[in-house]
Amino acid sequence: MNRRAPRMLRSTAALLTVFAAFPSVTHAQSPDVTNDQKPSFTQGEAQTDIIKLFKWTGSNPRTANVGTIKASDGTEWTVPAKTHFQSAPRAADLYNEANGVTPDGIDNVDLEAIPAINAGGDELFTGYVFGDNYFEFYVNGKLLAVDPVPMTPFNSNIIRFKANRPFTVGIMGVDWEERLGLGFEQFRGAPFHQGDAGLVAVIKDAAGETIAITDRSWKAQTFYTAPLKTKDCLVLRGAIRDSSNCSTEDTADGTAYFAAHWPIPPNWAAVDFDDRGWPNAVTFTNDFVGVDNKPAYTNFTDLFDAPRADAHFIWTSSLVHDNLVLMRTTVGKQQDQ
Ligand SMILES: [Ca+2]
Ligand SMILES: [Ca+2]
Ligand SMILES: [Ca+2]
Ligand SMILES: [Ca+2]
Repeated sequence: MNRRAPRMLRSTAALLTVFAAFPSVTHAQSPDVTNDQKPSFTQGEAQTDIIKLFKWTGSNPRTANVGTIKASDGTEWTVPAKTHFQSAPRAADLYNEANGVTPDGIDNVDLEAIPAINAGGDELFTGYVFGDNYFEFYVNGKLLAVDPVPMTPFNSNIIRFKANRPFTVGIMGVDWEERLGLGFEQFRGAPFHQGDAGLVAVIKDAAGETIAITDRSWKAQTFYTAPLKTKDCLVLRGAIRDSSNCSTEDTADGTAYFAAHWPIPPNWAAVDFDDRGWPNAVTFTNDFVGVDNKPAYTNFTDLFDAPRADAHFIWTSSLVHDNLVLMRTTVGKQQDQ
């Protein structure tokens, strides 16, 4: 996002996190890091298989590309993420300048006109998602819809679906990038700016009751972390992939920076996927994320900031470095009802 929060605030927060969480870390990897959690490192910008997914020429113009890059261990990675953008149904627009859908509030949205997607059940639910920058939305392991805009303009979406309680929601979030494989974008003339992320979701039932919001009870894990000025700034402890020691500053030339990649478990969105080892999601305030100039969000604060069901921006511990984040929750568990 546009980093409207003062950088000093961010830096202070980052320092506090570092000192509170890692007072005595002196090496990058603890002995309990297992092989499958060791990242595969790439260095520099992806140069191969570059495909243009989307181009936006309005305000805040960006081109969203994907590409591939080879790691030092020989594995090949698609960056910023392997998506279903070209093959899956696009989520209905809540607010999307690229499609000319710009209601000034939820009262001007015709929900009944949006078809309900079959997620294997009878009860009707409506999900609302604002993601910086891209998301794919799963219920019980089935991909229901994808974000129609990978990078800009900032948009928001509606997913209506039929399921039975309880159901498991999986969201893949991608903080898009322009320097593929590096996590950098252009920003106010800076060629190597570190972009940041964040995602908010609300799910309501057919009566309009909010039954789920993004909060710290969700699980969230990163699978692509960049840019890393050095490989050693990334601290791994069990399932914790912590980049709070890594610089978040812009640079004049980031082409030699590194990226860490982990393989995505094929069944990560399934009901029975064991996410107990994943960290809980970290929440961020609207101010910290810098959402105040995004009508795709601010026109719908009665949805996203409802006093008694205030959805939080969630992500991993690093809103800046973690660019491909899988998030999960189960809605309507017995103890919640
Ligand atoms: Ca988007
Ligand atoms: Ca980023
Ligand atoms: Ca972003
Ligand atoms: Ca909120």
